[in-house]
Amino acid sequence: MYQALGVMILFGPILVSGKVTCSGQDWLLFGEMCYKIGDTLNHSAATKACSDLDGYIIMPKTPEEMEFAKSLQNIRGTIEEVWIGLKETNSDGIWKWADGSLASDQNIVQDNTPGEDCVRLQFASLVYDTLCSNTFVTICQRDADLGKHYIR
Ligand SMILES: *[C@@H]1O[C@H](CO)[C@@H](O)[C@H](O)[C@H]1NC(C)=O
Ligand SMILES: [Ca+2]
Repeated sequence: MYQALGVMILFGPILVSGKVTCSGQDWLLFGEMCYKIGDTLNHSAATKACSDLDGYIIMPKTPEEMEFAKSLQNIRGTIEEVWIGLKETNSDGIWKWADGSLASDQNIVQDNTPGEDCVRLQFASLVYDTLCSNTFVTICQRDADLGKHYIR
């Protein structure tokens, strides 16, 4: 058994971490995520636009990521309302991120109006529900290239 373990340690893959980067044009790096500011679209078009980039509508799951999302509202010099990748299904009051995971803080969205199942950061940077057919600036996110590779 010890022998088998030793063989694993000696010959197993070794993880090497390199530089964290965003490949492709106009992606902004924050933490281990890449972000790209896109067009003003309705929610389903925004979801598709981000999916076409192998990503999701911005999902600020930590306070730091939320502050970063808010800072992006002003990136073009005027404050804009932007989609947040959060949604409830048929006004059921259960908020899920665009990647399908449950929001750990179910009170993250303010003013839960029936029929308004999508979410945007409004001008004062509050997180409000809104009609999914409305159009807002779309920010997509995807995982950064962590520069991890294995050597054998
Ligand atoms: C969203 O926008 C797309 C593209 O402009 C349009 O085809 C679609 O009907 C819109 N959907 C809603 C729910 O407004
Ligand atoms: Ca609602």
